[in-house]
Amino acid sequence: ADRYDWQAVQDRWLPVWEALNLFRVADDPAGKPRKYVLDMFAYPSGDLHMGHAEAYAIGDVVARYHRLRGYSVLHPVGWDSFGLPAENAAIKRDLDPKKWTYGNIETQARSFRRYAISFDWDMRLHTSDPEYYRWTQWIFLRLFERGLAYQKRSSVNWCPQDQTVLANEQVVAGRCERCGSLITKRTLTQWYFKITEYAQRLLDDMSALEGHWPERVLTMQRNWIGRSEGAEIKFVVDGRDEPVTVFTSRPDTLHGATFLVVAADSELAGELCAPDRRAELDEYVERVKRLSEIERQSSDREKTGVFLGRTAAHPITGEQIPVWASDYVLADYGTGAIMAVPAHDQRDLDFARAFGLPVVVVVDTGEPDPAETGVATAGDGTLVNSGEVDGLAKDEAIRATVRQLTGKGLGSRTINFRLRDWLLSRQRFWGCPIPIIHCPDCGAVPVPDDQLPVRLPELSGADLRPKGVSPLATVPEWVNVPCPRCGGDAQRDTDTMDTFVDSSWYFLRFVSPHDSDRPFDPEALREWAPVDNYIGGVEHAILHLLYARFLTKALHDLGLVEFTEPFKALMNQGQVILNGASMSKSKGNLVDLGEELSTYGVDAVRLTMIFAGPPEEDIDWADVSPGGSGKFLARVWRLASDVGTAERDTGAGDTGVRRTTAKVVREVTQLIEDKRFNVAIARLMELTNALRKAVDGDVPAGDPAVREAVESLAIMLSLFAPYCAEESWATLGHAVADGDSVSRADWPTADEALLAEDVAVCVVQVNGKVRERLEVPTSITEDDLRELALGDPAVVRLLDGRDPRKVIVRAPKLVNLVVAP
Ligand code: ANZ
Ligand code: ZN
Repeated sequence: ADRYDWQAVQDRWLPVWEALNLFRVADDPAGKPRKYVLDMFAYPSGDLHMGHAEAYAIGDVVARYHRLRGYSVLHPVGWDSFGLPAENAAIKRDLDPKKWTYGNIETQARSFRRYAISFDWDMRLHTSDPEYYRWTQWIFLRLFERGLAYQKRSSVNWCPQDQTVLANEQVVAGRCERCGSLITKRTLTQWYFKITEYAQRLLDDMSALEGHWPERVLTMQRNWIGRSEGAEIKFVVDGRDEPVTVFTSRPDTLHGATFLVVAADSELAGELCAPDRRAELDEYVERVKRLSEIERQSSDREKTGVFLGRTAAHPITGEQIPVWASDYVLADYGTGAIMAVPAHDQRDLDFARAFGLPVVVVVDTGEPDPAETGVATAGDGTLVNSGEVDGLAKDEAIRATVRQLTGKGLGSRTINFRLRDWLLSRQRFWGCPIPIIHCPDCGAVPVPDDQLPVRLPELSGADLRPKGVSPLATVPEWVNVPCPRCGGDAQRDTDTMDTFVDSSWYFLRFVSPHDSDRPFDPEALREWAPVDNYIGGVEHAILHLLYARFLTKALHDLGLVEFTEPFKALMNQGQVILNGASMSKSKGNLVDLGEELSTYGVDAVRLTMIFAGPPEEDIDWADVSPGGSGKFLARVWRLASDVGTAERDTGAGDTGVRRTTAKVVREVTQLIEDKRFNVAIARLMELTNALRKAVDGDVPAGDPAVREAVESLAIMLSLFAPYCAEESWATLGHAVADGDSVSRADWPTADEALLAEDVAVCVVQVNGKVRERLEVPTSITEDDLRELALGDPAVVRLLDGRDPRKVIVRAPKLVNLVVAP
């Protein structure tokens, strides 16, 4: 054929690859070095989309490259197949969530195969399989035994649309991460993982990730953990044994504290409230509860609050200051109470001005009086109006104040974290059941290990519509069981786990996904883990990545995992957008992956994804040209068929072609190592053009150097366009069906001897005396060489500011400077 028929090429190789099972790690010889390359696994919400196409194309470049470099590469495939979207879609279409989910998985699996991602299909898993979630439950129970999984009654985020609670991490700007509804609060007893116990270690261990994870992800994690140094200070309240303890990051400003504020919706507010203020507080709290989190947290909202009818003693001056309740103080941060320093904290100043409370400046920052301007002065300065600490700077004042307070037993240094424990109960059906049985006599009793998994009941035709309690609660024969401890009547926990629990350990399961005796084989884990390259979206910067890091540490402490960080290196891909906007069905600007694949072919789409720019940048599909990619692939194929059909020349081969190829191989290798995949593709295009020119000129297509070059080209191209690469490889005479696939070739090596000739040593003389030797390209121009020599540090030093009288340049070997003595 003289036209490149990508459809025929796809149809030819896909079944051959499937038959060869090319990427099965089990077939690799034992001694090979190993790499674990992992793409964040897919959520089966429909067929694959453009975002998947980009992310998996990137991961596949990394996986294929390392395989060609001689590594045994674990590149497994799986599905994060529990979760709300499946359940919501199932409700909408009146389907069984299981059928819906597994149907989508099969669709995606077919698309992955067609898309030629080099997965080891033997290492496949689905988190909604009982074989998988049995071990999710097992891990839950190990954490429970350690006190790392516990129940607590507290005010939680509630999504009124999905009728379920959400973790803090799933509330984005006051809205449900999934459906966008405004979040409200509910007080419920729920299960939590004690991630807060790991806050400091989660921070400390980030130093090992520095340089290997995107800096912005590390920053987001640091901010989310939110370590804050400060002090707890006690204010004694008249007629109450317990003092009110506040958390402050600015103990130096203690003398400026003119009132206290406790969170209106905290128990403390109720306890402190004087009887004659009770009605007003109750009414205020009712009003606050109706507000969404978004409204509560907005900083420009007018400050509201209630005086609680009490005063507290200032710990240093003994002065009585009023105690207020307000919604701008959060019940679940710090101690849920603050000392208000209106002069130096804007929120406090707004409150003070709203209620006519005193403003006392205690830090002289040189700025105008906040009481008059309404602008708090938060900067550094010298302490004033502060007794013993007058005249001190901030840090000294903090130390002195804490010392004073410690002496009186009224304060101490503390570290506070913004991170909250991970709330994992969900009132939904399609998730991993919590393996706990509630007994009226024995309390929360773990389901014995030999009774795992606690399977989801078959609920065909049941009403899964959200009602605020888990649908599991409506299945009495599932709920009512004997207590494993006393045998009495007891009930299963009817909530399911947050799906982020499933995905926080799947990378461990992937090393031995079919092990039926344990969650993972420790021997296999030692061989493969931790993950060498993890590829996925930045939207997981805090949720999934923080949870996975936490769980790895917890399992490490349980003696189950040797390492403490799960992902050595992380790569975030950008988004695929259209005309500057993110794609969405509702906006009507969705590009359908299936259609693109049918129009341009798999290789052209994959190549376009990678060629569009650096992996971390967004791709605007309106600006790229899959048609152009297709033309390039056709050129490669034509070159391969010209060479493949030409009579083989037995000569030594063309040196120019060899040198060009060696140069490209060296560059492309480095570019792949540096993850500059788009530039690597540009080099392959240049190589293709150079070879075409040579063959159309005076180098015969049968020249051995040309054949080597096209073989190298096919191998390098196989990272991006595996079908075209395989077809070209076969055209060059390789018996793919017998196992000689391009994806099992050896990565080409650059012939250094050829490249060495490209550099010359240039001698730099000053007044005839050799002063410096420079390595320069043989092709350097006289002008460039002159500039290089004059800018050389040794030469600059010798010239010492003098202008040379004469500069003689003989590229590439000599520069002679004549300087007045
Ligand atoms: C007095 C003070 C003076 C404060 C000043 C700040 C500036 P970070 O750094 O985020 O930890 N705060 C403490 N608990 C709070 C709560 N539950 N809800 C709302 N605000 C709370 O912030 C610590 C500061 O936030 C604390 O230090 C406290 O105000 C406030 F010039 O205390 B500060
Ligand atoms: Zn019992």
